[in-house]
Amino acid sequence: MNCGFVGILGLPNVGKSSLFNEILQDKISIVSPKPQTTRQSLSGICTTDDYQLIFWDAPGFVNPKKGIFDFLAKEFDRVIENSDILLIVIACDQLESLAFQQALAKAKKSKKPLAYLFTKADLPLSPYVTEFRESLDPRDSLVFDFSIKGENKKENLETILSTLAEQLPESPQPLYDPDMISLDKTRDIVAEFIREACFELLQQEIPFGLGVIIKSFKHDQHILRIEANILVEKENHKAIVIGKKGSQLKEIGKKAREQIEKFLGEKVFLGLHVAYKKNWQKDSNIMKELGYDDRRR
Ligand SMILES: Nc1nc2c(ncn2[C@@H]2O[C@H](COP(=O)(O)OP(=O)(O)OP(=O)(O)O)[C@@H](O)[C@H]2O)c(=O)[nH]1
Ligand SMILES: [Mg+2]
Repeated sequence: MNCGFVGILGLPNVGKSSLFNEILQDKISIVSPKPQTTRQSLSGICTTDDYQLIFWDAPGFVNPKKGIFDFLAKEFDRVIENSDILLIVIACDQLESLAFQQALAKAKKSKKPLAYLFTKADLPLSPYVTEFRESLDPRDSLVFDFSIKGENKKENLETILSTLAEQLPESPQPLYDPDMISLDKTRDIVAEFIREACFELLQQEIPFGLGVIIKSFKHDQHILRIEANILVEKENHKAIVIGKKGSQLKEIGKKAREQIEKFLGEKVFLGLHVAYKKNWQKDSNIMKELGYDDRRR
């Protein structure tokens, strides 16, 4: 069988996590209409009789700045480094941007094989994407089209995956147990579901300043008990996240719990607490606790 790592790269909000979830037929990565949703690159394993592909869902490319942006930029580099093939995702309605050129230059510099996937194929092509696509030489680049709304989505994905697998080395056996779906810790994935519920239910800039720390994760008789802290970076955000008589936090908890139960296939008690931590994105200890540091893998 053919085995290896595939890095999913591109600008924020182009549909990388949506593609990743479709490939894995399981919701692992969080998706939202807002850019910079993905922070830690998550892994997903796809095993068949013929191949085992391990996908990295990277954060959208951003130029390094302080705090969380520096972490996002490093995660992008780490995905390039840890992949055997790079899948560059371009949304069909994407406009010309310096950031995309920079992201592409980084991918090319690695000298790893590249494949291009044009997603949101249900939307009209922008002039930039038309031009970019024409500039690709079909003889030396793999080019795919994809849309989460496509009718023949499943067959299309099967072709994409088997074509990618052909580029990867042969292995006498899979690299990981075929039953594994991710290399990430369950609690990291659970924290992402809580963050996703916040993205869905909170307005404007609030979700961008949030972090989720899992404080406890243990089985207690017939239920999995999870306690988590939601960190906010501004004092007045605390009351917004909690809502009138705790109504907003209750909604967040309900939505997150449903996703977690669906993912884990078991009953969950989810206790959420909101804590104000001024400028947590500049505090290296908190960043570490959230997993936003360079320790991973
Ligand atoms: N029309 C259309 N929308 C899509 C498609 N794929 C994803 N989207 C939408 O695009 C938005 C962004 O999707 P994500 O999957 O979160 O994008 P991402 O590239 O992972 O974003 P970051 O994590 O912020 O870098 C969401 O609102 C998706 O529902 C598609 O094929 N067609
Ligand atoms: Mg994403």
